[in-house]
Amino acid sequence: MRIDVVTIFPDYLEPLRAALLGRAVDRGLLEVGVHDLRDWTHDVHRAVDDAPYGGGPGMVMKPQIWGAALDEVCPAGARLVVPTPAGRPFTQELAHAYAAEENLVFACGRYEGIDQRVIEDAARRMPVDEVSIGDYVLVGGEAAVLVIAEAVVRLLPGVLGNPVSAEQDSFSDGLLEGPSYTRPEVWRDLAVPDVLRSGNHALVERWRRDQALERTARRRPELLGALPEGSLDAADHAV
Ligand code: 6GU
Repeated sequence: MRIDVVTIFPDYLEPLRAALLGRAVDRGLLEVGVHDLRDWTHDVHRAVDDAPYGGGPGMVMKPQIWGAALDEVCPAGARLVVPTPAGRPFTQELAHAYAAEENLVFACGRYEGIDQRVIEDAARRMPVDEVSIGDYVLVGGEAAVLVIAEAVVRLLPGVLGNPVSAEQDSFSDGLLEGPSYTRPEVWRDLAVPDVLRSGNHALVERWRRDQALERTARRRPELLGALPEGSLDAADHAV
């Protein structure tokens, strides 16, 4: 997979080359390109924004500069992702869809956003998604790109040490993951739940399932309503 990012803050994307993502780059599983939007400006001020038509606060990013940048950066067949609080929610399902792409290009907006015609024009020749990482407002799309890239890259074959762990994640079965414990057996008066040391695999699995259901019911009750038909077993109805 190759990920390209266009931004006015290229330094902000340095973490793409660190830790899990950096290791994927080093191992040839991921290519990363970070591009400074101002490289496509022509004026002495290297201006990328202008006042909004219709008035109001803030500035809007100019279409000509974005158009030239995306024409050059987007390879044939790429998917364009535009992080924005006005986007559709980025979910684990979307992470899996992105992990199947050969080329992802992220366009990071700042200020009040990018002139909408940039998105409209790009959509004439490639798939374009405007996505949000949650119901809060960031200053720009850069931090969202780091979030999305990490969620996607960890799903690429060979990136995670243990491939089973991706299948057991929160959300892969529509539930939040329950608690985990390691040694020692008692720490600051707090004991590891007995069942986890019972050696009874079926009991352990039942307990983990109950913990996941209970946690989901408490923290994200709306997820229980969204479970596919038949995904709760007979024993689950006790919760
Ligand atoms: Cl993707 N971008 C920005 N600027 N703010 C956000 C967001 C994205 N998701 C939530 N807030």
